[in-house]
Amino acid sequence: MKAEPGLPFHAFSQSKIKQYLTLTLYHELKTIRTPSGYSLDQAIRSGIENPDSSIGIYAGDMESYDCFAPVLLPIIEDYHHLDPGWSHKPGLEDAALPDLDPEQTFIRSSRIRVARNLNGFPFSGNMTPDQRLALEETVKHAFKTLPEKLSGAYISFTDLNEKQFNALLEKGLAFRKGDRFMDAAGINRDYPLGRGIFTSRDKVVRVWVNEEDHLRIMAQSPGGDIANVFNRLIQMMKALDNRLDFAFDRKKGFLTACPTNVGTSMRAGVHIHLDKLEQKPSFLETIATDHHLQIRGTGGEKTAVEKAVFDISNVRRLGISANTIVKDLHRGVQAIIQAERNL
Ligand code: CIR
Repeated sequence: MKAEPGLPFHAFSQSKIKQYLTLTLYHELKTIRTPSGYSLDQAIRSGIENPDSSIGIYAGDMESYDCFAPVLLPIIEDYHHLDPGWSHKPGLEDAALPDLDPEQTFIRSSRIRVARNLNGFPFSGNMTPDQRLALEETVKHAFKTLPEKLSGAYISFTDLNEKQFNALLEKGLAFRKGDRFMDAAGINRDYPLGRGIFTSRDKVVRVWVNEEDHLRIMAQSPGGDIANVFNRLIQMMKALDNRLDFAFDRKKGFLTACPTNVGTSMRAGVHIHLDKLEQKPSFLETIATDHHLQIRGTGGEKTAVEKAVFDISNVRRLGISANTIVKDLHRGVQAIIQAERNL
């Protein structure tokens, strides 16, 4: 479908918002305000300012998904390649999968993250400073009541001086302001106010507070024991789910600021060194695509591959369960390691 003239999308923009937001639909939706006062103009600001956006729309609260459904649903269905009758699939059972690389020849680290947002607060792009602080307090309280085996420390970025903050950054423990896509969506507003990180005592589990989503819960460890990383993550997810009220929809799953993350909101991946496959990019791409995996640069989204270290992670997040995502990743990375050995 071709965008009708009249909407300020750049001529070369290939974003899904340009593809799906017809002028007629724009006029139909432009006067709607969500309960937290979010508008379609705010939702598409990032896509207009960044013509290289892949989708170009953010939700400002959980109600955005209903209020702007005529444009958001087709984008979600297209981005997530959903079949008719699609629905979020629950499922968080402990995984039992062998270590992918016990000698640690190829896999540098395994990492899984999920996004969570809290019912009753607007999403990051539409929060006031007070709401960010109130959310941080709510989450800090939940961290304090975690059982002993999950406990750790929360650090608020505004409590740190520059030297302390830089030391955290170097250890990969702090997060900076988001990219220009998030910036245009209002997600970076008032940074670093209300932002911080929880770290478990053994540093395997971390939670970012008030980044793109209210919470980014992640687990990471060196090597290829993806099942262990998954099991650690789901313990924390379940503990926080018992203490906080997450924004959730039976059909769409967990609701997130970026519609590319709805559903399980899970990205499970490895950092893997592939000397030989680096010389055969289309072969690597084919194996990855066959296993529903995505290859990104060493630093993640929109970065270059350095020293043959690839970031390989799941493409599918909605319509399949978290357990299936981890099994797919395991099988796909096994195939990639086998191909690397055979070259
Ligand atoms: C975009 O539309 O490109 C940005 N808003 C970011 C999308 C997020 N991630 C992605 O495509 N995997």
